[in-house]
Amino acid sequence: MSNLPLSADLIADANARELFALDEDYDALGRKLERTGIDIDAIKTRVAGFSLAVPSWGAGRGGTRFAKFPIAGEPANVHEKLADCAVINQLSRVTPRVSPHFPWDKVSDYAALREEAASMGLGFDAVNSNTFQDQPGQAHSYNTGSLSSTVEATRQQAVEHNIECIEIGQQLGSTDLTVWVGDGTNFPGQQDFARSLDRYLDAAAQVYAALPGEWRMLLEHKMFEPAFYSTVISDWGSSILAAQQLGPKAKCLVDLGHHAPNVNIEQIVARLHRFGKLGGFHFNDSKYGDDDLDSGSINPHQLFLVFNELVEAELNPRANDEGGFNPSYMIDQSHNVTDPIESMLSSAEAITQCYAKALLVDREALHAAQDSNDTMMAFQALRRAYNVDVAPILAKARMEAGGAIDVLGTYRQSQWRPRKAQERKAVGLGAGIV
Ligand SMILES: [Mn+2]
Repeated sequence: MSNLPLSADLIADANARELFALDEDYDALGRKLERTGIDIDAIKTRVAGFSLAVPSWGAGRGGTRFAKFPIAGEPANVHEKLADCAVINQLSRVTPRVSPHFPWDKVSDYAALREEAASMGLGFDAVNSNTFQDQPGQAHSYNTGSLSSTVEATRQQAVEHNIECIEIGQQLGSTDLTVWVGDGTNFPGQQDFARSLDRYLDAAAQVYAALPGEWRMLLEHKMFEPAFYSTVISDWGSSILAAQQLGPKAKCLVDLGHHAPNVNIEQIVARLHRFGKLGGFHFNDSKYGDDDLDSGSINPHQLFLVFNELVEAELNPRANDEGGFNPSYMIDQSHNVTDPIESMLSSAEAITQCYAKALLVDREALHAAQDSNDTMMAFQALRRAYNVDVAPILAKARMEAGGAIDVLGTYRQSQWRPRKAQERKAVGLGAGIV
């Protein structure tokens, strides 16, 4: 049974007003691309095949260490979050999966939750475990860390929670477990770097051993926060070493905000792929640190360069990349000053645009320039693609899939948030990074 949140007529009516201009823009771009030997319809088909997941927690307003400012009509539970995610997918047609977080999204009947999501056109992506905060009634505190805690019972509790997440994920149709731990230190000498990593690897191996056949374990590194002196899985180096030790089903997940300032993330992407360990992405943007700002809002060129590596990787799969090159793409942002639906609509568009631009790169010209050391022409091969306004390609692909040409305009016309403000219970005040 279909239970889509917005009326198809609303989208069709909005599209009817935009269609003439879109056709003009699409045809003009098609003629421009044709002059360089690119078939716009072929690019549109690739774009139509692209998808990414949205995080269930991203549907609510985020916050900072200082405060959170809720908005009226914000989702208060997993069912309302799913409805908001369904709005995003219905308009954008590029976010058909939701990545849940446990225990935040716990329910008593996961088969029913899966059906509920499916009725709104959604499936489930990677399940995320949470061992970075204590829950009411929890036996052992994570104040000493989780998978790397010095307390054996705490490590065991963290292992069991991850295994429970896998079991929930199986019921939801997921095949990935994303593991990020907040473990680390705030003081030199607080813990021994080697022994804490040993404890992490030992506990992570117990989680790894519980992975069902097709499942992957995605290790998310983060350089700092909440620990500010050291973290156990601090960078892509620690991450790939851990993934290599755990086994072929362990891969690295790159969150764009989890690196030292000015790090060349696109090169990290290429390195991880070279060794068959690129498992997934958390897309966001940042100015200073792990800011969790909207994807492409600060540095869209970096996002393009990351996708340039991803398209290279697609064309150049590695033998040890079991099951082919299939990274899990997900938005991971904190929406502190915007309607989260609008932020995710805008971000999904920014991410897909970078993918489309990367598809436009003349790879033959790029590789020839690289091989002949023609630096300027190699750079120009990227620059030419980056400078193309690909918006008409995305809009056309979206419209043909039943989505909206103007996603934000149509969302505002739907009055979704004002309507939900009448129906939903208010969420509480509070602080908290998500
Ligand atoms: Mn992340």
